[in-house]
Amino acid sequence: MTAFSFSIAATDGRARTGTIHTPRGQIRTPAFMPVGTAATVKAMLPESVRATGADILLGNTYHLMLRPGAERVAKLGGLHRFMNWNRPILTDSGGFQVMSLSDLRKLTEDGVRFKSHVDGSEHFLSPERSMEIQRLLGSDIVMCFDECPALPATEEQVAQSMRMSMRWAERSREAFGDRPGHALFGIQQGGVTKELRAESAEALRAIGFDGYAIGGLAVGEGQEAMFGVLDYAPGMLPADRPRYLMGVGKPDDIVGAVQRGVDMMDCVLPSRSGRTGQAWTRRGQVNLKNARHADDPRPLDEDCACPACRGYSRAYLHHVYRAGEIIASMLLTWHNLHYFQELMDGLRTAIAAGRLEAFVADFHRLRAEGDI
Ligand code: PRF
Ligand code: ZN
Repeated sequence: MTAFSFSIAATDGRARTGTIHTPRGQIRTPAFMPVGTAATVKAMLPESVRATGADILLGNTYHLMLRPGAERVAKLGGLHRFMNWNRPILTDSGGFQVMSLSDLRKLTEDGVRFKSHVDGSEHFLSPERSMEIQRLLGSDIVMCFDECPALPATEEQVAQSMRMSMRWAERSREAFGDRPGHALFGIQQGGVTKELRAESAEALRAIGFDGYAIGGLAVGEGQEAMFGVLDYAPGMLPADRPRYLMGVGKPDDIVGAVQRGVDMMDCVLPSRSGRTGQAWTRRGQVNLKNARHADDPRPLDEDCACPACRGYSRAYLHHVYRAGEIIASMLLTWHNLHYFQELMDGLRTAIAAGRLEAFVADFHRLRAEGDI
């Protein structure tokens, strides 16, 4: 079986472009991973997600363990077969979602006991159980079980939480074992404190992982504070391994993160906002709810090659959104995912050509011009 590996083809400043090789296919980096929380990228067929340019999807331990259950997915042949996506899947480990979604959490050194947000049933997650669930799902890239402290938190709370996450990272590594072709990523924590980020990176490097995530950002600290951390955090992680910024972000967050050396990202934004009538374009955001689109025969974006922009007017998108028609979610999700993947392609091409700075200047200029 082909082992998991990462090769960097070119760098431009701190930015890198390359390829992650996995037995289920290649991942071009910088990569954006659409979120397929409940074994579906909502409103999209897997072949449509692929057509937007996605090389890899993100799945969630938390949601899938509650419904339909990891053991059931395993019996049905694993998550790839279950959801009909045979390319790489990265799964998040559950801790972050437990803290944001579940009821009545009880966190100890051992793990976290919680009640399901679906039916109130009781469950337990630990590093060991999270590794087991991600193995049952058949995940290609497994994430360590960590804790992302909720803001506001004192520096002392962030430090204690990070140190527990590092002990959990060691337990995750031990429980994951040796699984050729599958990767385990560590997750750096430490909030916005450089010393804590350094301590966390050192702990992860000592354990040794196939890739390294930057967790604990995009939790309400703001872009300036996030970029402040990204000015040093990627450089603390091994240069020859993929770096994954978890849960980011808006297009300008993505561009800033890539400039600072991030290789992978995921976010619900393009899919979730598509379902609320929001479209992302090179010239900024368009809200199709708005009555100003009711008589507009123009496509959402003249230069976009996606099915929503090739076949439909703004007037139609406005109408189906207002009428609550399912096709509104389908078309806007498709357009948004297409736009995000096109942005990644532009970034990769620019890095390879050594003209990232000019690409980023154009990106910001078009958005400032607006005119949508
Ligand atoms: N840890 C995990 N998943 C995450 C995060 C984290 O810190 C974040 C923070 N933005 C998003 N998803 N395991
Ligand atoms: Zn489009």
